Amino acid sequence: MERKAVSGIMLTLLLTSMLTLAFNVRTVKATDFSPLTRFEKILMFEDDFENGIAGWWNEISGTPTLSTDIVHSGNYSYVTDEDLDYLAYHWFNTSIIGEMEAWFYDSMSNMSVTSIVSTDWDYHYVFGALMWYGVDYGNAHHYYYRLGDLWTTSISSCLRTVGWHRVNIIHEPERAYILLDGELLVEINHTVAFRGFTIGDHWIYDTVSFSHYDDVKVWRYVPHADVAVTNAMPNKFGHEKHHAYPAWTIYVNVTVLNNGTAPANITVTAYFDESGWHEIGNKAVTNLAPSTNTTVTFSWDLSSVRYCNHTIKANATLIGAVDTNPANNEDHSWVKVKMPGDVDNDSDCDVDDVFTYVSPAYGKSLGQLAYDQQCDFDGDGDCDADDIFLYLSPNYGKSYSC
Ligand SMILES: [Ca+2]
Ligand SMILES: [Ca+2]
Ligand SMILES: [Ca+2]
Ligand SMILES: [Ca+2]
Repeated sequence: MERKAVSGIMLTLLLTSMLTLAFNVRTVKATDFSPLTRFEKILMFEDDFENGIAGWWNEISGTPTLSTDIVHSGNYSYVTDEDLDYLAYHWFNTSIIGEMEAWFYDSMSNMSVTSIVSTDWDYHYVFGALMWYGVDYGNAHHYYYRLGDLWTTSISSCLRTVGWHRVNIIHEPERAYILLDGELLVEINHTVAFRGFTIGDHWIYDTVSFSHYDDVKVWRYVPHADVAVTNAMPNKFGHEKHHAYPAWTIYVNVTVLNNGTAPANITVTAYFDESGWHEIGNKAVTNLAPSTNTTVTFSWDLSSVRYCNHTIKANATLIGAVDTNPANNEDHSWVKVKMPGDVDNDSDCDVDDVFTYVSPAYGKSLGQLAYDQQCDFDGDGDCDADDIFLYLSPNYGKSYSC
């Protein structure tokens, strides 16, 4: 902000401070704040002031001074010991998606000075947290935020307190927010200017704020690609099923989630373990929207699968993008293939299986209360003569081990 412009703004602000905000702005409690998970943070800039004023350029006002009196880290901080004393960094031609973090020290000794942490300083586009704002505004006991030509007080819980405080200014697509010590100061539901960053005193009042700043960091957010398998479930007749027979064809439902920021094309593959992995099937999922999931179903004929436990594995592979979190690309489940006739799962077909389980279920079919799927050895939805004579009888008196 230039000298002339700054004076102009202040007048405008005085006149407009009584008006209702026209922007789509809301202040919300910290519990409503959802952290960014769909982006990767790439550190673009940092200055802890231990090596002078490092990396700032093209907008330095006053003679930058380091302080050893009040520091957040190391031995030095930056102190605004003149009027119109600030550091700024023009960086981006257009607004980026990113985050700025800065620590400031509030001594609360002087309530009539002004200082800011913000991501832009063209006065129409400023988006930042005002550390103190006593000159023109009656209430100097809260932290304020400023958006463009307007500024306003924070939510009441953001009262000024003596000590070091952390400001995080975050810009996502169509959304921006400022956190103060991790608490939401403001959320803006539209794009803001994030073309650089600044700390310090941009206002001419012949007052000196003696505000201390330390540990400034700026990150750029980059979209990330991440698909995940969130569930793998063997089932039959629409219900989860882990105990099955060789004559059955069961289904394996695999749920995949697009946890990234762009639509995803995914190959989903399911396997079972039998002395090594064997493919059950693979399917393509195309154009799955970010933050949505879908379930892919594989049909699995168990006729050539050996008795006993088999681990099932389902995995998702991104097509045409690199998955930034491969750890969540797989999920597991299991199926035990039993010998037909071994209803009670104790590794034999004996009198218990027949009298305790098959007898009450005999003649019953899917939908009837007494129907027991474990007595439906051929898996056709009933327990009838076929199940008994074709499947149970040949195994009666036999046992097997797992
Ligand atoms: Ca430091
Ligand atoms: Ca992943
Ligand atoms: Ca048995
Ligand atoms: Ca049957």
